[in-house]
Amino acid sequence: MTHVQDRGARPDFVTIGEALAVFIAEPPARLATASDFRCTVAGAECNVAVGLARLGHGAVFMGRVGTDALGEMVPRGLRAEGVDVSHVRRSPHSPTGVIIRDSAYGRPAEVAYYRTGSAGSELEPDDIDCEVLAQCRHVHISGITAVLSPSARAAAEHAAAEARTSGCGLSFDPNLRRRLSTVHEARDAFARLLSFATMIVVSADEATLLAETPDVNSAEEWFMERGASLVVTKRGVEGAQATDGSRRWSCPAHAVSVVDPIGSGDAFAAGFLSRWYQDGDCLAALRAGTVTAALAMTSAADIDALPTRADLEAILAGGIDARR
Ligand code: KDG
Repeated sequence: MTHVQDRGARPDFVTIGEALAVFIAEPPARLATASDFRCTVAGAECNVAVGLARLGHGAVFMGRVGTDALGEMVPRGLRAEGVDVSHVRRSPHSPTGVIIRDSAYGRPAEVAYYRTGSAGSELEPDDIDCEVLAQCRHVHISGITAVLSPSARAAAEHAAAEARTSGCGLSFDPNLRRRLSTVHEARDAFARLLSFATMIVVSADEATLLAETPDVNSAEEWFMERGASLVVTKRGVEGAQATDGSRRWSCPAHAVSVVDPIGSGDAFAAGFLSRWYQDGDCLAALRAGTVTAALAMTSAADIDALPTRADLEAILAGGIDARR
């Protein structure tokens, strides 16, 4: 087992999950007929780390990749974005996970995963550097890690427990992946993580599925009953809302010309967390999240159009119309 060498600033945020290489058909095409693909970095928690780094935060990503070429490309791509990858481990016997996908909007995007037995799914509790968690402000984990493998779930739970012991905030985005688990299996797999999370960042459809209610507000209560003190719900074209159990905030979506929505939920999390840690202004954080999510949708790759802090602030101040 080797480490990807890097030196990063003291982190504000740590994200933990599976880093993937993604091959995106460009121009958009059915995978069976596409001949041109662009190769870049993906993975929900990587996207959040890149989003936070673009916004000027110290962001550490923890996970595993292979010793194959993609296991070199992925950390290099993350490092180029300012993410600290010094805690990414490289497994010699397993490949880096891969996604091959279309970049469609307005029709279902075709997504093929090649992650069974991947290095990322071999993540285990020993891979988590607790000293780094103890120094950071906030840890972000998604439900993907909880259903990748038993050892990945154990690693996520270990990190969550350590984060809370150290007094860090912990956000959890369920990120249901129906090809990795049923909703029922996911609910079981998420139970401990939900009990550790201080903040839930969830899409409305996933919230209602997990809570088994058609009502988003009732679904938010379901999450709060499991321990979170803030539930943030992404509502797509309807914007986003949040509650701390006694107060409610909501904000509309930010209008853009959408190229590809994949990765926008992760972008939302980055924008929300960045603004939330400024002063705990939930409405301002929702606005930052919706704008960051909208901008991410203006390019095919998950991370390309994530805003810098200057971009985000200019748009929030009303200076730029991203539809032009
Ligand atoms: O949220 C975007 C992710 O879906 C994508 O980058 C890949 O992590 C991924 C997954 O498992 O789908």
